Amino acid sequence: MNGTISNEAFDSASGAGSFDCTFPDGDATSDVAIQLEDSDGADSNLASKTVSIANVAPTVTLVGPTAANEGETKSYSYTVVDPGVDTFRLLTGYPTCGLNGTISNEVFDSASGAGSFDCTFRMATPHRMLRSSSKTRTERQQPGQQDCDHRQCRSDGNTGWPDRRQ
Ligand SMILES: [Ca+2]
Ligand SMILES: [Ca+2]
Repeated sequence: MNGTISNEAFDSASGAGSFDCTFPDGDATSDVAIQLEDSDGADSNLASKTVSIANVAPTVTLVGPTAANEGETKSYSYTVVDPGVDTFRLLTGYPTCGLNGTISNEVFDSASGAGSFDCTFRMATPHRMLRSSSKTRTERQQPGQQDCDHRQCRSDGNTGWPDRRQ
């Protein structure tokens, strides 16, 4: 039911044969079966195998520039390869332009999984500006701490932390 047959071969003298099955989409199961009759009209047993068809995770490829000047807008696009008959949805928070980018012009096709978006990049907030205002420092503390990886924390957020802890 969930498979398509091809390359059928059958030898009427011996009753032996072979065939290929293509399974277009998982997760699903499909019953592969054979039954035949002899020349006197007696039916054989039904021989069958239940096939478990596994879903395959999609692979997404992102295309776009890896360098930008501050204030510049760059365009990105992505395509999806998936062997199944699946549709797609974006995971929460994606696509993203990262900590120092702002996203715009988002396009997404749930049927193909393909899409595109623009990123406008800004310069990271300078060190001295963060130190000059405790209010600014507090506001930046919450989102910055959770999202940045180790390298970004050092260059971007290593500002008033020692002062605050002491
Ligand atoms: Ca699937
Ligand atoms: Ca799939």
